[in-house]
Amino acid sequence: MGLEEEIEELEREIAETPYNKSTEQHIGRLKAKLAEKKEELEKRQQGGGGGGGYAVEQHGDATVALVGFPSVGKSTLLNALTNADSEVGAYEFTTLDVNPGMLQYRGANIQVLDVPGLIEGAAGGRGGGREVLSVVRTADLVVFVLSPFELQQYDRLQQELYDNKVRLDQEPPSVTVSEKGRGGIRVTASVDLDLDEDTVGEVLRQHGVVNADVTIRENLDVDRLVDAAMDNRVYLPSMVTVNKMDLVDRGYLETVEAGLRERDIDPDEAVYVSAEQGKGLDALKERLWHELGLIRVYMDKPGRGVDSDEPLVLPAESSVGDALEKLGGDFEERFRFARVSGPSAKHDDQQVGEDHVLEDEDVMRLVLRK
Ligand SMILES: Nc1nc2c(ncn2[C@@H]2O[C@H](COP(=O)(O)OP(=O)(O)OP(=O)(O)O)[C@@H](O)[C@H]2O)c(=O)[nH]1
Ligand SMILES: [Mg+2]
Repeated sequence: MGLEEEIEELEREIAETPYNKSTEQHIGRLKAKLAEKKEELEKRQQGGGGGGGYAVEQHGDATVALVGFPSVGKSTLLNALTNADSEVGAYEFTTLDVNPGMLQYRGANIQVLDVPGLIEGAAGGRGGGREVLSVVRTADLVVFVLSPFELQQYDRLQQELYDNKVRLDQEPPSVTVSEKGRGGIRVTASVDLDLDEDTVGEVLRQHGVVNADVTIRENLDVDRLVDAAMDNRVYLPSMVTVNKMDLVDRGYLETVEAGLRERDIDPDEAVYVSAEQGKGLDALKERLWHELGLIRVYMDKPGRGVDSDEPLVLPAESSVGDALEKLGGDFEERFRFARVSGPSAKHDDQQVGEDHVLEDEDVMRLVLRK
């Protein structure tokens, strides 16, 4: 039996087996096996195919991927948001490559990627979608661009991303596996588990783990358990923007909102824009900023004062140490302490060390060794 048939066989068996306590272990084993087989198939395909030419370089402070079907207006939106000049066409598949643009907002450089039409089966390697999806995996935020007339595309986009090991709007599973030389698999759970400990063992063994201490801190299901055992899942936040709102009249707006609700998207959480008419873009930029959770730190430079034009932009919860790393050079080596004023400081010019956690709009002065 070929790998493809094995995968189909496993998928069929999973679909046909009713899930209950007595079948849980069996299903766990099947799902874990399926994940491994898919991995194997992917490796084999990559080996033969020359590999992805979609290595978009990481630039800027954060990266946003615009994901949507052909002709929903991704390129138009990219051009409206950024300094990119992406080709726009009134026909499908204008964008054959991933187009990057840079959005400057609040002193941050946000790289926006226009990801060409994800088509059905992309995650299965058809239509060159695999490389495109691999670009999405490197982003910090996924923005679904939807047409108000084709909201159902969202379902397929989500499925494609899931199949490509992208997990949206969820934290990584709270599971740690420390492998050991012997002793089998020992499970410690800090919460009540619906899953059987034997299922945990079964899934891990399918992934080649034989001896390990496993600590579980959430009541997870089989799928998340498999995710926890695989180290190639990426966990990203996502949001929805609905484009071409210039074509939507008041009456139809209710249909759009109902369509969003049907897909568990809160209509108040979606951002409505017209890329072509440049409407709603400020709200969209604001949301991108918010979703990315970036913070600005204004550096107080000796002899030059506070640089309020070009803040140091960092992920939320960044420490002084993270700031030093981003600044590069020899700042880390020469660091003695910092003086911080603003939201994170107890008082102005508070003296802090590398572990101090910064907040948006802090002002920081570094005191360095000569
Ligand atoms: N009415 C209206 N038309 C729009 C809007 N945004 C884009 N369009 C039109 O929709 C068509 C497709 O736009 P593109 O930006 O090329 O779409 P795309 O998503 O990049 O498509 P692909 O590159 O094929 O994946 C073009 O004719 C645009 O002019 C909008 O806000 N309103
Ligand atoms: Mg395009």
